[in-house]
Amino acid sequence: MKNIYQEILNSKKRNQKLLAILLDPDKLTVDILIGLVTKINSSPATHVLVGGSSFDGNHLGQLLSLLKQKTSLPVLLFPGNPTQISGEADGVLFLQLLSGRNPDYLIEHQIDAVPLLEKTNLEILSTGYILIESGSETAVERVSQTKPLARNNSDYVAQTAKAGAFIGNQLIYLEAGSGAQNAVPLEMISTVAQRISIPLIVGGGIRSKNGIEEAFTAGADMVVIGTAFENDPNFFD
Ligand code: 1GP
Repeated sequence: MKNIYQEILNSKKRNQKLLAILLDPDKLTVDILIGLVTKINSSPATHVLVGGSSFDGNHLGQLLSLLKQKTSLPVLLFPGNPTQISGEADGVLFLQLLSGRNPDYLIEHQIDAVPLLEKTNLEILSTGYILIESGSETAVERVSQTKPLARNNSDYVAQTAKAGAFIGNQLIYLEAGSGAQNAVPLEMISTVAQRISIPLIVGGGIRSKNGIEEAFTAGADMVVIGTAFENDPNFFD
């Protein structure tokens, strides 16, 4: 079996940037997915993330097994809650919402997920998830009932990321929220990237190829694109 985390670390060492396409299972049917997979396979994507804030998990297994048949890219769950866990994926971003103070998203959901995870062979990637203000309320904010961290306090965000690394998070994810009005500020990406040595994922509100490049240049190791690809499957053409 592939070691997804090790490969992410190897890419970081070689300064090879990673690009993940995020698929929201709420918005997918098997037919839609079949059409998208061809686009994913011909895109520069290196990973596929599957998850959403509100999905209840009904046809997740079916979607994932189809995805696994049709693409050789690593498929990682990006779960909003434990119902979104399925052994059909390759791994899971095991998220801890470091920016919030809601115990459900700091430890309760993680405990609830254990019996489900123990039944799978998913590779578990401990991920410190940090929500950043983006101009208007996002689904993550609404669902998790937590406040994002201020856009103008990169030092505190970097300190939070470093605490995540000290706790043992293997990855830090700076998130503006899906469809965010404003993406994570470049200066913040750069401040955080300089402070941590674990890989840095950045996503939310990135809508252009230029936006992706700027996030990479600022220090993101992986950029996540959801809405832009959802709205235009030819985005990467
Ligand atoms: C959301 O970071 C991801 O969790 C992707 O955001 O949908 O805005 O690309 P977008």
